[in-house]
Amino acid sequence: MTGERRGALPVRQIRAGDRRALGRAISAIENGAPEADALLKALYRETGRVRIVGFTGPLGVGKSSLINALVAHLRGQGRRVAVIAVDPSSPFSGGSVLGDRIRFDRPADDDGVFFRSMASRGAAGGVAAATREAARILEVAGFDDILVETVGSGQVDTAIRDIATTSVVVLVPHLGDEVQTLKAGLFEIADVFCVNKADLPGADAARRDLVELAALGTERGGWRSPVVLTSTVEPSGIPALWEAVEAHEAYLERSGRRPEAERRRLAKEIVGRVRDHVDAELTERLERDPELRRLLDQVVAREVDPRTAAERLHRTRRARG
Ligand SMILES: Nc1nc2c(ncn2[C@@H]2O[C@H](COP(=O)(O)OP(=O)(O)OP(=O)(O)O)[C@@H](O)[C@H]2O)c(=O)[nH]1
Ligand SMILES: [Mg+2]
Repeated sequence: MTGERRGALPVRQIRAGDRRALGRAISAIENGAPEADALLKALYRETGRVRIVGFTGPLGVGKSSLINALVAHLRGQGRRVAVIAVDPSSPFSGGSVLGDRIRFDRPADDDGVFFRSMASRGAAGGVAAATREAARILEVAGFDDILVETVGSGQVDTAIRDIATTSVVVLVPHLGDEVQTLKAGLFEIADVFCVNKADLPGADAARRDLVELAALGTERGGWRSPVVLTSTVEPSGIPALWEAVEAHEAYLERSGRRPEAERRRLAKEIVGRVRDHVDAELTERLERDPELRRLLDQVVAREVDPRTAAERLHRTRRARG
């Protein structure tokens, strides 16, 4: 394309939904590559209207299977759907530990569907920021709905709140103890509860438990998180699950809560990004700046304690900034 620098990401192809261009743009975000910067800054104003529906829940409850079923349901309605699966990355090995667990059926020739898994390693501002930026790219590319699967080390992943406009917590029958220990946390996170594997015994009891739990949450400004039973093997409950998502999105509109929720997410995104910059800058200075290296030497020699050193570091940073 004329007028574009080598290495720059082609906005026109992204708008046209070109898969290679989308893949490159998301990789650039994932790797913290500089090309992503100009692109995201240029496109930001066009974004913010898309639904981002997050799915979280313990390992193996059927999040990927549900997303698969929802994609088919939404394609049946003619909607264009993008899916982002967020892989947890080990901070020790840097490797994606569950990358091979993602099992999506990819309709090879359907350009109304886009699947992508993202590793959080190296992405500036953390996984939530990277996922939201990828979602912006996909929104500009014309996708109507963005479904995000997150896996938090066997638990319900709270980061979903910083990503999604609607968060679905997926559980299965007989998660008794787990649900008990998660109770308060679950309620904070779930806009919709889904009891998947409802073909297994105990689904009704699980539903009753969760309805009771949801009823405790009247302070949640007029929204009571519904509990939907689904099965991806029978299958059943998939349209009802999507209706619950749409009901929550409609509630956000009607109650005027959407801007407030978006504001909270954006504030976190900005703070996360600044934290990254500060972190990188200070870590480097501690290594290179002779004065700060002396300070670190003193801490190592037990002449200065880490709290005092942190205060000094913070002060010198403010003085310079
Ligand atoms: N009985 C039953 N099994 C299901 C259902 N949905 C999914 N499964 C099975 O549960 C297993 C896990 O399904 P996934 O969709 O990979 O679950 P997940 O939550 O995405 O798993 P992770 O991403 O690894 O946490 C698979 O063997 C599925 O076939 C269901 O509705 N009923
Ligand atoms: Mg999965």
